Amino acid sequence: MWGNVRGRGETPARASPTGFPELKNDTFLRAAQGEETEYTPVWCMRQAGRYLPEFRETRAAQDFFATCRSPERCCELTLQPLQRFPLDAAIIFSDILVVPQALGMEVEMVPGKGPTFPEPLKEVEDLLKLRQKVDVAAELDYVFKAITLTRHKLEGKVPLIGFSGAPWTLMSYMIEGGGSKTMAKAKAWLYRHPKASHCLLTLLTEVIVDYLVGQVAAGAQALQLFESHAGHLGPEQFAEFALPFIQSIAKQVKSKLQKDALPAVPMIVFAKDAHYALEDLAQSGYEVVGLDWTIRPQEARQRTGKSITLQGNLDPCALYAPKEKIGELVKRMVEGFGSQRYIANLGHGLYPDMSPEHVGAFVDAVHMHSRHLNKSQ
Ligand code: 1CP
Repeated sequence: MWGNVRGRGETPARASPTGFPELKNDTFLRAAQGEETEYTPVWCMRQAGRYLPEFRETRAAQDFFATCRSPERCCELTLQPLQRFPLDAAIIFSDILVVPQALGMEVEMVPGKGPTFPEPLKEVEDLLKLRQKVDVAAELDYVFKAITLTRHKLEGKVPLIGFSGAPWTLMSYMIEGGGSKTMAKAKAWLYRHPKASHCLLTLLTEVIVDYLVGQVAAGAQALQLFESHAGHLGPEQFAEFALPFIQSIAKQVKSKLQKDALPAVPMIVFAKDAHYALEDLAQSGYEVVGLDWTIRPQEARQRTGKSITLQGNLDPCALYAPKEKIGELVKRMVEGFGSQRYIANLGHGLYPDMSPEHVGAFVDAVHMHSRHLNKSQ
């Protein structure tokens, strides 16, 4: 199943793989599309990650981006958490920084330090060093291959989520040259060079649109856009340098999917720490809004209305609590959001020192409490 199939019978404008195994658990897709579900579906950001011993083994002594370029290894890492937990979705193993690489920038993963750009953007003139027309099909073919392979190997167990970083978050890495506490260099561009910033964000938007459409063509059944650095912007900068591009991505992806007779997959926007923009995000063209843990479920519901699905938002650090306590926190969270039009997740990714057993307790608690809540209503 392709989720919500549109344009069936039309000749696809691009050759997409077909003949994927039939989807057995569509709970996540149903919740994302606002349909009724028997229980609340659940997945975890960074579910394929270092907290799993089998992940550390597969990744051991391998360069991170070499791993990203191996469809077989990406497929294996994507499937690992599903072998342990009854998760309702898989997310393709990759990284948001493959997009700056496609634009011609070098990015290395330095052990103990994280992603590093040896030559970040410093001056406005550096923009000219970027590829102005990116052949996404060629540059990011390895991600598309990983998605197609994983879709087959999933055997229809659960849907596969594709993703991209959002323009502002990618821009901030390209200027900072890696992680940063303040984002001062990237924010200086916004204040000093607003026009050049708009040019860069527009270029990124074009690449991201083709990248996301390509992921659906390859077999992705939902898409998540990560605006992980939204919290560094205030309401005004978000309105100028993030929201218009986030909106444009949803609009363009949807229209290209339709034009190419590809499935109309649900789209999720996760803008971390951007509560000030919650109303706008709920109307930005995405079926699902992802939330971090710093907002109450009831408040998020009130501010976003009934026609949107919410995703989130347990504090990842709650997984350090004893298992009974995790159960209590999950119960409160599910009651706060309500069991419908809701996808349970953490408010951000899992950390490497978290216990797989506690991740399992989180997943089980979501299923159990949402079934109870459904019955009692
Ligand atoms: O060697 C390793 O394994 C390093 C850890 C790691 C992992 C497991 C990195 C480095 N990336 C990933 C995979 C990854 N990255 C996924 C896989 C799918 C899954 O979730 O299971 C996804 C969706 C991402 C997306 C990503 N990369 C984001 C957005 C989500 C978020 O965390 O906000 C961001 C910001 C990145 C950049 C990145 N990649 C890796 C690190 C350590 C970072 C953060 C760097 C920083 O800002 O300090």
